[in-house]
Amino acid sequence: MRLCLINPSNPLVSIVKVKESRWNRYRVWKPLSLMVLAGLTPPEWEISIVDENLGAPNYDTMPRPDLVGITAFTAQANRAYEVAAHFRKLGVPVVMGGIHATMCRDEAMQHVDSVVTREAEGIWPQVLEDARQGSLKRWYDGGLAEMSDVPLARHDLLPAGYAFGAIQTTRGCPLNCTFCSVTAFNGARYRQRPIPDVVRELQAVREKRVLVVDDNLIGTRPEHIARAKDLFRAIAQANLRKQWIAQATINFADDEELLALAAKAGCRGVFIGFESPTPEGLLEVGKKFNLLKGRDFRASVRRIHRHNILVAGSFIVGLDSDEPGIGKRIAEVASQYGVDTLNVLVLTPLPGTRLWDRMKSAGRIALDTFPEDWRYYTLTFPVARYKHFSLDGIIEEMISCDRNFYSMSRILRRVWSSLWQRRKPLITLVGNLSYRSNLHLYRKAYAGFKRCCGNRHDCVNES
Ligand code: B12
Ligand code: SF4
Repeated sequence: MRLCLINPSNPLVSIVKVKESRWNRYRVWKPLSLMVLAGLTPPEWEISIVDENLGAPNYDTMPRPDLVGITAFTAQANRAYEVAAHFRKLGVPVVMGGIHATMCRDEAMQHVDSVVTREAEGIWPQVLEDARQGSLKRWYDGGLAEMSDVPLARHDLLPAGYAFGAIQTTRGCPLNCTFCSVTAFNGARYRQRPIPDVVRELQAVREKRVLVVDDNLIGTRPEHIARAKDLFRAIAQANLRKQWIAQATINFADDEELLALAAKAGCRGVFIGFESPTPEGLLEVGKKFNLLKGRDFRASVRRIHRHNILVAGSFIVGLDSDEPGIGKRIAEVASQYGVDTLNVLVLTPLPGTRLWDRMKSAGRIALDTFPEDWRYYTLTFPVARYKHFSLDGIIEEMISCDRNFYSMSRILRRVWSSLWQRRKPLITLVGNLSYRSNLHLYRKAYAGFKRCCGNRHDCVNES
């Protein structure tokens, strides 16, 4: 039996677009979901994984699979349905799973033979058995997995060519920020994989550099942090010489021992969601950790830097509490905090989030011809109606933010400060130039977006 697992192309980046920006090579990440599915698949299945971001293959010339499994984030949904249509025309059954199929199950069911919602560990062997017997059900729900049931992902099935390997050590997040799908999808309970499994899997990762995909590597409670320390100790002790980057909340900076152990285990960069420069904005998104009174973000970033760990900061533009000028303000605040790179995203109602419910009931979702419009749900396009911004207004804020933060003078200042603090000036320089070089691509993309969707986009309340 042949199983073909497919990651549809990502509208934002792919190796194919490397001609548009050579930095894309560093932005194509492994589809870990499919590697985990492969790890759950019994040996009688011959498995291939296709990552369309490495180049879409000619499906007609591939050996005919007996079953196709497709994963998709929302932004990939259209391409997922195109691929599904191709195989269904050939009579090959198609199963779809992942975040989009879970949040938009009824829609996905119109395009594929079977949908698997939530996590696959508890149900995938059953799906395969039913497929073998030709009796696939229309819908399976995997629920939330026990972390000891997460298998070793099949790192051997993807070709070389990725800049980073990938691994997961925890799932779930109790914080339930309004714009984020993680609590709705992976649950509020913070679940941690057994440490020996993580170390064993890290050994199997071929790449020297690794993305730890956890949404919040260290968790929120003292026992989570104690476990994170144990994990870092175990990784350091295994002496794997991996360098890794991860996502965490700002409380990562609050514990010197944690930072020292992370660095010793190979942590080289951390992605932190600051979300908003204003207390009103933080309240609006529900990011509780960032709201703690007396928190000095600049000092927090400095503490992380002292352990030679780079900080990538993320902010959102388009909150109801944002006023015109927010783009420039974010660039200034992020520079004051001292982050090495800045990722600014447009407030986007993703299906399944509290933000989606709120905007939908207020009639504020501007791009709502689905599935076609999902291609714009990349967090880079204004797909909703924003309280204080017209379409041109919000695009201007995004451009102004990047133009300010990635001005040559600011880049040089950051590189100089990195040099001065004996950190990693070269990586800071390369990271910053990579973002800067994408500015003209964003401008082009916004112009195209305005041409095709501009008329569907009024602001809620110009003031
Ligand atoms: C790593 C990651 C990335 C990596 C992508 C790596 C990759 N190639 O997949 C990068 C940094 C590139 C990225 C980019 C983006 N991401 Co992202 N990302 C994640 C993150 C943190 C982890 C995903 C992961 O690898 N999990 C580990 C695997 C094992 O879990 P899993 O994918 O859920 O798979 C399990 C189940 O879903 C299921 N399953 C999955 N697929 C399938 C398929 C079948 C057939 C079956 C049966 C089961 C099944 O089985 C698996 C095992 O249980 C998630 C958060 C999260 N917790 O999911 C956000 C998340 C998926 N990302 C999100 C977003 C919004 C984006 C961006 C749009 C944002 C941006 N502008 O940067 C882009 C879009 C990229 C794109 N492809 O279009 C949202 C997606 C919401 C949505 N509705 O789409 C999430 C949920 C975070 C959030 N804040 O809400 N992301
Ligand atoms: S944004 Fe981060 S902290 Fe907030 S719910 Fe999502 S994963 Fe948790």
